Amino acid sequence: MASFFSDPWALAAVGIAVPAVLMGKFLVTRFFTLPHSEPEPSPKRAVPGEEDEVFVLYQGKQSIAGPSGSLSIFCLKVETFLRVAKIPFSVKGALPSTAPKGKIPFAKHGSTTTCDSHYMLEYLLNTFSKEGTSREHAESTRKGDAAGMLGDLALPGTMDARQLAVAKAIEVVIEHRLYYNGMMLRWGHDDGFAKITKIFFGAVPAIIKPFILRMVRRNVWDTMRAQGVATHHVSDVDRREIEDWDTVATLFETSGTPFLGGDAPCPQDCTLFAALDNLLNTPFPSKAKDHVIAKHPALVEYADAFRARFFPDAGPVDMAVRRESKLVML
Ligand SMILES: N[C@@H](CCC(=O)N[C@@H](CS)C(=O)NCC(=O)O)C(=O)O
Repeated sequence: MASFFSDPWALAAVGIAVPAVLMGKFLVTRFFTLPHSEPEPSPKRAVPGEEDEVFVLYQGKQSIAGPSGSLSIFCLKVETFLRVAKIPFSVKGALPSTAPKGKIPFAKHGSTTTCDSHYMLEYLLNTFSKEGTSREHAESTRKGDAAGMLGDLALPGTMDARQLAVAKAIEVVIEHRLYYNGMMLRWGHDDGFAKITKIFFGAVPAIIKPFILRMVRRNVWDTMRAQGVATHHVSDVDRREIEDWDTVATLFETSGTPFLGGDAPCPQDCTLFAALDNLLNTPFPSKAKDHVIAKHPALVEYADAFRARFFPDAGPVDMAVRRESKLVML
């Protein structure tokens, strides 16, 4: 043994072989192996007897962001739903790396864990309202709720098929197109990323910060590339984002009702509010933000009224943040 440690050739061989094996393992895992997960079906409703447990929402917590303190539209959507539907809840901070499916938000309710804002709302609707046949969720199971309502939320069963389809189509535009444009502004462009760096990585020790920043940004970039948005020039991304907001505004304005749900907000109103508040009240300048402020006052009024009604604790909108867009663009 002593001779092994005193043999420079043996030590050099081990010094090369160990890193080579580790690197080989990393490369095979990263580039040639499918991330092997066989997801379980999402739980559809609370375990009987656990309905009255407090629903715990795990979401991002950032100092500058939005009325709920989360910069994520998906987290804000769920918190908005809980507030509108008057479901008791508490909030805990979380990072995607600690989430069961690698994304926030996720939630725990009694012994049940739910992931993804869509399935969380489905779970909550199933737990607190009765299922119908043609359109689901016609009636609350809670005492004290008005007909067709869950707290202040219009249950989907009160909406006609077209109204519900429009609301769902708006949600798809927001979550699968507009969200990614926002990501480009924050993570893709250097100005936005400088702000993200301060917000998310302020506490990371300086010595490892450049590596962490590079790694996380690259990870997000892969997502944006897979979706497609990161393959386009900024002017093309801006143009499409404006078009998408025009589509949302037309669908909203021609509905002729104060909410997508009619006279009261439906689940998709929570998504629309979250996306608008995130666009208008976070410090990321964009052409789309300017466009919505200038051309779609009805959407701006809707978002501000929604915030004042359901997030009174968040205080008034910071008009300096809202105007920042214009100042920067001049
Ligand atoms: N479809 C999911 C999307 C959630 C999502 O994309 N969350 C982002 C934060 S806004 C996330 O955790 N991203 C981390 C990652 O994808 O690695 C939902 O509706 O909850």
